[in-house]
Amino acid sequence: MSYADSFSLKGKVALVTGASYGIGFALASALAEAGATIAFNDINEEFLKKGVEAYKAAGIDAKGYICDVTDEPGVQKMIADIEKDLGPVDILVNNAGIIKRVPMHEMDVKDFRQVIDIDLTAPFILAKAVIPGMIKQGGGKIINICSMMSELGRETVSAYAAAKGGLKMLTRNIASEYGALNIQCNGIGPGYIETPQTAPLREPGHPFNSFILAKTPANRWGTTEDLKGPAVFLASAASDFVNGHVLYVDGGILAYIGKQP
Ligand code: NAP
Ligand code: GCO
Repeated sequence: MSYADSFSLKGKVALVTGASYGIGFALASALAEAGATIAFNDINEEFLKKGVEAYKAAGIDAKGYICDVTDEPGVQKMIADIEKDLGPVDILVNNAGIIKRVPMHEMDVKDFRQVIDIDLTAPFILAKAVIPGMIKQGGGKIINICSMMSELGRETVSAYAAAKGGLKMLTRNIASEYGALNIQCNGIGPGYIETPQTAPLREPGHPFNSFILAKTPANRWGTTEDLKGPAVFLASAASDFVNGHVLYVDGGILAYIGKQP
């Protein structure tokens, strides 16, 4: 296979969770551009409809499914529906996620559990649901959307850091357990990206904005565009010997002590 062809996703079915907008939408759009057929889900009917329209406007015939990623029977039904509608899932991107920014000693345990449920247990549920089909197909790709918080902590994000740290190890464990069956499981660790999730941190005058710029050698927030190439790489045959790796797309944050004030 030529080097260029190894990046093609022609004939592949990709499921990107929580992809009506934000990072998920960008990742799904990139996989579509590389030739994949796209399935995506959202928990909210309204957002799902808007997502289908947005994909259509981008020339992508994506199929949307209403599904709460924490609901295992619902996920199993969604995977069965996708297999009926589009074929077996070749590529799973576990993108759906939430964050709650609360000082840990003030955090209600139900909020902690909800973040763990969506950001860590759900990727387990989704991967468990698609792996049997991938084994039957002779292989597959699983990409878990990790975070800077898979490596670093900060005030108010205890649940999110615990979940994303766990997601890094779940990624490594899936790679270890299923690598021999030609399933590659890797992570993408976005830095600080301009999406609705980080909008509160980018409010005009919010000290976090200057903080992040000082911590980022690229001296800018990331955009969802920055994540597209890495996603296509990890979803394609170009990365068949890459397994259990978290690819940080962070403008260099993890390498940098930070700009001297
Ligand atoms: P976002 O704009 O908040 O979008 C999150 C998506 O997940 C939404 O579509 C949301 O659907 C969906 N979702 C949430 N809970 C769900 C559930 N129970 N079932 C199904 N879908 C659910 O977030 P984002 O910034 O695009 O982030 C996407 C992923 O990247 C997350 O895993 C996040 O942790 C990770 N990440 C983000 C950044 C960043 O700087 N933005 C950096 C590193 C990692 P609804 O709209 O219906 O709620
Ligand atoms: C925060 C941010 C981060 C980003 C991302 C960084 O409050 O620190 O939301 O968690 O979302 O995960 O990689």
